[in-house]
Amino acid sequence: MTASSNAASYFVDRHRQERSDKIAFREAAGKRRSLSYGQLAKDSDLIAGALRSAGIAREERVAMLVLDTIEFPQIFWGALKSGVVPVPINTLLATSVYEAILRDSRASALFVSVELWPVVQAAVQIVPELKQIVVIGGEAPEGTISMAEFMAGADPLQAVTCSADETAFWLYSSGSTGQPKGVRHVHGALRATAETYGAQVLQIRETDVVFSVAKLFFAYGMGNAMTFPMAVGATTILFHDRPTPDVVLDILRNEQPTIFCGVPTLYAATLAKLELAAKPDASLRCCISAGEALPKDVGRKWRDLWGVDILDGVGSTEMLHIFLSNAPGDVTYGTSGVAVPGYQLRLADEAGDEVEQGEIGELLVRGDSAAEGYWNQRDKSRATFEGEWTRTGDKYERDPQGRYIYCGRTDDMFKVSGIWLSPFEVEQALVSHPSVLEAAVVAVRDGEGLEKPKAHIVLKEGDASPELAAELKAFVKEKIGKWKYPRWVEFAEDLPKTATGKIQRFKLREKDEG
Ligand code: 3SK
Repeated sequence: MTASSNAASYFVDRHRQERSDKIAFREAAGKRRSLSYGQLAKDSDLIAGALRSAGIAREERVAMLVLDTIEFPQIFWGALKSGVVPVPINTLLATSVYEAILRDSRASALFVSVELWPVVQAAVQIVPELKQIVVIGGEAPEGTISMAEFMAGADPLQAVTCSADETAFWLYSSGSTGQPKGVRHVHGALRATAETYGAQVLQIRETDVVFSVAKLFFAYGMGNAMTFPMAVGATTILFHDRPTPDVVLDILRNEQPTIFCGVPTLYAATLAKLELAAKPDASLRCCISAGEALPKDVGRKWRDLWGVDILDGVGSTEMLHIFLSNAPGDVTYGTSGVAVPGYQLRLADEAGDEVEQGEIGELLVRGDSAAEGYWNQRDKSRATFEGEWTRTGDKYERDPQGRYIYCGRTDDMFKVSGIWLSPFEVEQALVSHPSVLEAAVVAVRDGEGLEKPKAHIVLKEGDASPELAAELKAFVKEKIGKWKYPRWVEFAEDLPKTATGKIQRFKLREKDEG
């Protein structure tokens, strides 16, 4: 057992001498502060010491409801140094979900950005385990202490010695079904994702400047904007608020990131914006996408406009980051690419047997970043983690070149007239219509009780009229086959999504079932 198996030794302390003055994090809004690698090493030592002085012991959890500001890496790495387990939480949830997560995790302390205090305030009052609430930025409300009070008099603490297999942090995954599960990750998993996807697909280097629209509390954002840049001493641009197409364009113009990490909805919305606004001069060398499959047309339009491909990939909170991806110089839009070096993939039928090329199967993945399991959910852990293999719940097929083509979630597929239909295929056809920004397709029963596709559509342009609905039905028939067209079309302002932009079809199904 060596000190270096503590992930904080690798990601933070390794840069202490060599890159002391190099900027690790730069805020693009708000107080616009910067944090150097040297300062982060010192601050995280102090936070580790402050946690120890506050009586928070190794293996206890601390919840982090923290916006993307420099305090996020300070607290996260400080906790890892002291052996305490940080639990970053989605900053967009409701009070009742915070209560459920705080109870489930039995966190002893909560770090909360002052802006988020009003939504978590009612929840903390009824959670017995919370010993301490530390409020970041602004005045500390009654019953809480400020970050300065928490740090006062703390002695620096060196990263504790631990094995790579020791639990490092948890992430709560709401998944596409809405039930939050605490996903437990070990120290070694952070390095595993940085050495596979980060080094070999993103090919991140010290001179890169990264901007990720996915926030740090989310596995996709944590890799993109914290561990991958920190593995090589690069710089991250932090933005604490909601990323809109205007924000993306401003950041590309003013901060000149070289790597942009987006999600399909925002790529599509930014392209729509650029039909009216001027394209800024940018320094992009690599763009990536995850969260849901990237529509072909969005990838092609983006590449034609910026001269940079979008590498579409697939990851999960359980695998910590992307394990299936297109690669630089080898992009086929409409596919998710191939296994990331370091990961193995299988497509299995319902009996668990490998399917043939061209047949649809469930995707399973094996790799060193897999989670230890879910917290206190034995049945769900057993159903997802099968020995070395992790079930993804995604259906895929392989094309003749061995590239993986997404077919939908295992629980979203349904049969129409006895033939399997992938709602994703219908959605892809719909978003290739010039008026459609986003589409979600679910099964709805017709008058005879038989399942048929229904489309929920967000428009880019045009009026939500019966004529447009009829045009869209005809368009799908023509494009992918007569029986696949949506029998009903409903126009909406937006679609329900998870924090990464995965469409929550279960919410649409619930709504449609009334
Ligand atoms: O949704 C994804 O594709 C993803 C990618 C990286 C990390 C986590 C997730 C859920």
